[in-house]
Amino acid sequence: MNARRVAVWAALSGIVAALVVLAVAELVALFISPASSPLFGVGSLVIDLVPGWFKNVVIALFGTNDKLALFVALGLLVAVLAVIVGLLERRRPPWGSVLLGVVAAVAVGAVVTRADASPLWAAPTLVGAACGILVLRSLARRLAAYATGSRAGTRVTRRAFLAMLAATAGGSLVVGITARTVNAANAAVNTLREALKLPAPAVPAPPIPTGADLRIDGMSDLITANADFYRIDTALQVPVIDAAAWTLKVTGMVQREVTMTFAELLALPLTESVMTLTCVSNDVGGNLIGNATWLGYPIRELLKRAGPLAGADMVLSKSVDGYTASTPLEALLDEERFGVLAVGMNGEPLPLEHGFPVRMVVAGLYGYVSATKWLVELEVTRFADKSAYWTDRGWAEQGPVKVASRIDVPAYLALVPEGIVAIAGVAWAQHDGIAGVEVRIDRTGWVPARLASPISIDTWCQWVYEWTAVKGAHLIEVRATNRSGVTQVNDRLSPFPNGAEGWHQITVEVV
Ligand SMILES: Nc1nc2c(c(=O)[nH]1)N[C@H]1C(S)=C(S)[C@@H](COP(=O)(O)O)O[C@H]1N2
Ligand SMILES: [Mo]
Repeated sequence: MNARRVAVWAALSGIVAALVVLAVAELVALFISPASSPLFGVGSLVIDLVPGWFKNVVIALFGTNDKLALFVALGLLVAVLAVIVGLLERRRPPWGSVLLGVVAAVAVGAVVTRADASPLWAAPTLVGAACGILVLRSLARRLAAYATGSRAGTRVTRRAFLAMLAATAGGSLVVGITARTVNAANAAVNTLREALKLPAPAVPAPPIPTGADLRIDGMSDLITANADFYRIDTALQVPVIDAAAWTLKVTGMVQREVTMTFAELLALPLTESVMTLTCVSNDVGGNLIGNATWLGYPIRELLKRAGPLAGADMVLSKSVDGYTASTPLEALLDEERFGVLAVGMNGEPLPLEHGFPVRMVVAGLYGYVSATKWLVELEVTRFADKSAYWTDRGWAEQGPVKVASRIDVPAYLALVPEGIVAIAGVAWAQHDGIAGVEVRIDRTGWVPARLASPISIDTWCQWVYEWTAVKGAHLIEVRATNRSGVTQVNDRLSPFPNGAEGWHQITVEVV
């Protein structure tokens, strides 16, 4: 083959390797964040770096297509670099791979220095670059065989090279364009979410009592930050909903079906309340529990508008991703129970992973029967007629939260110094409230712990016991009693089918 033809194939190999890098990176970014895509990160960095006058020139030239112009320019730059990578890998291996690595490193730098980036955001570019280098080297090897092969062998080596070139190019175009489209949609919804201003609550949450937070080191925060809030759902990919296009329908056994848009929902008088959400799968001592300030519209008001028919006893809530939960109608109509179509979590619009734009939260019920995220429909029906996602898989139809308690400090197997040691943690019995917490050391008698002032019966409550620790290994246990007088028993039930039971216990070594 003549040298010029070989150079063309080498350049094309570089371009295909670049496509692989970008496609794999977009694919990995799907699972991390749209902003972790190198295209997005480098693009945003460039937008930040170019001087104002230049931006004005670009806007004057390209108008509202300025972003498109940027991406075309970036694309051309990538193409030029890719051609150089391909040629270098052919003439001076492994310098093409090295150049590709250097360009990737620069892109990683751009991505991880973005505001609110996490180190994990390096992953899309790194994984992409690794795949790109593998493809580049493999293509270079095949091209070498093709270029130097004997005339007789050429047909075979040529086919091997071209087949790989075409397959990787085609595969990465399909994967890359699909993933890029989804990432761009996600980024757009993120931007809208960030720009969204929630209305002030018509009924604000009462102030948190000063004595609610014992401020003990190592305790879980009284209010769980959104970023730390546990996440449980069946969604492989977080559903991305455009709030402007969102509607909620009330259907089924109602006098009149009701449809509501997001703007209509925000215009209604919203209630705010602090409420602890718990997963039925939370094991004794587990952390599938979080406490947040929720802002939303009472579900009962919407149900009243639709007018449930006699005989209905359940509301089947449906998520955009097909997930369903069955909630007793009675609980939702209860005037005394906090149960809302939540739009706000700790003063922000719901994070995408926690159900943006609208989810349910209902005090006193495990999440699987009450807290549907990405909510789109409420079907008023009967337990006898319909069943929900987890009930179909054997979990209990009714999911009231059981009274429970957890030791946060000292940590399990901690080495603690002799003397006064604070044993502290949280206890919860949502919608009933905690009446008392007791601690037991080495299976001697139960002694009462001191309770912090509870925020409400719907939230967890901190407790502390000042223990005079003496040298040796010790077993510490905790049990709580709710306001109905039910004390936790140590029957050691696993979460299936309606919530774990048993005393949380830890051992510590006093030194
Ligand atoms: N759409 C949808 N909503 C869902 C779920 C789900 O899998 N899909 N899981 C439920 C369960 S089991 C729990 S415990 C809570 C968890 O809410 P969080 O992820 O915001 O903590 O969401 C509930 N809502
Ligand atoms: Mo759950």
